[in-house]
Amino acid sequence: MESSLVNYKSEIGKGKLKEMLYQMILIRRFEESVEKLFMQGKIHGTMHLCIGQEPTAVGACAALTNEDKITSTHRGHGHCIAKGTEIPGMMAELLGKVTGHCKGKGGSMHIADLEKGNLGANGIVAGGLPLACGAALTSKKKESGYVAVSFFGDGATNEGSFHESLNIASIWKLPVIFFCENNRYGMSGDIKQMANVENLAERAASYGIPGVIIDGTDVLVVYEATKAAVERAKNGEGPTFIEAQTYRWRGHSRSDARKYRTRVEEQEWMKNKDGIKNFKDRLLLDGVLTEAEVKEIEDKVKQILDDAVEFAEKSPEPSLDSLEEDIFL
Ligand SMILES: Cc1ncc(C[n+]2csc(CCOP(=O)(O)OP(=O)(O)O)c2C)c(N)n1
Ligand SMILES: [Mg+2]
Repeated sequence: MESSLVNYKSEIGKGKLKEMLYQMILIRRFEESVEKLFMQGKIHGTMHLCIGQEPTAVGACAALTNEDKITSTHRGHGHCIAKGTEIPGMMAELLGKVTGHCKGKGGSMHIADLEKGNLGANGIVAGGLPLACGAALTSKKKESGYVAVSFFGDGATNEGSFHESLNIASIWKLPVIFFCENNRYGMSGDIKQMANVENLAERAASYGIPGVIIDGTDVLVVYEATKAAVERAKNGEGPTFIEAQTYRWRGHSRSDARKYRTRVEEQEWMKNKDGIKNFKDRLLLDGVLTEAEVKEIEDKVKQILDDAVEFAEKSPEPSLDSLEEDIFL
């Protein structure tokens, strides 16, 4: 689906378009770096990569202000970066170092950045939706004027808290956006085996919430849909459900042999629906950016990541006597 933003150059402006491409490339290269560090045994636990899904995070967050809130998921690196979290602190957090965003004790699935309006990644599937409703209720009661966007996956739409959140957000007309990154699979289950509706957005109708289905690999389409939902929420018209159709290129987590889908299917998505390549080609074709400017972006991203890895590797681990600090006992 081509973006309906025909005059996107003048409507969005070169600076913001360049920033969108920069952020998507930063997310992909960040994840390639952490994947490598994981394979080298420098990152412990597991990790969920969002490579292939960069346009949802970037397009949605481009429609938000710093004051607007997001809640994220177990696959949250892209959301963090798109909402403005600094890379060195993220890298250090993944390596379990004291200079990390959660002092090295949270890791990939617990990064939060309240100054940037990121209320946190979440290891509990659908755990972010009630939090976003809470933030939206606060905004409404205090007349703060911000919206809350909850990112979640297709699998999360089968959780009770998803349904409870949509219901309460609808009856209270909360300024919240339910942003479903439908990448077609849960951990290993095909969505077709898990939900008996053609499109997940249909579920919103039963709560009186408008549902829109979009191409989640086109950053401009994502931006446009989120912007419309933000306007609706800020005008007091209540929540919107966005189903962004996308694909995770990697397995669910590091230990996934991907037996539930074919390599042919993966190749097709990677070849035809690479949101970064397609956006870059479009910007070049339409004369928004030059090849030299794209190279500048790639070079800048490389430098940021090289510096971040060095910073994280040189940082100390949390000391043993801080073991019981900053945690619930
Ligand atoms: C409440 C809960 N149930 C189960 C899990 C285990 N789990 C982690 S991720 C995941 C799949 C989630 O799928 P989806 O919501 O589509 O997100 P995706 O991984 O595709 O981004 C499951 C079942 C969990 N973390 N929390
Ligand atoms: Mg999924």
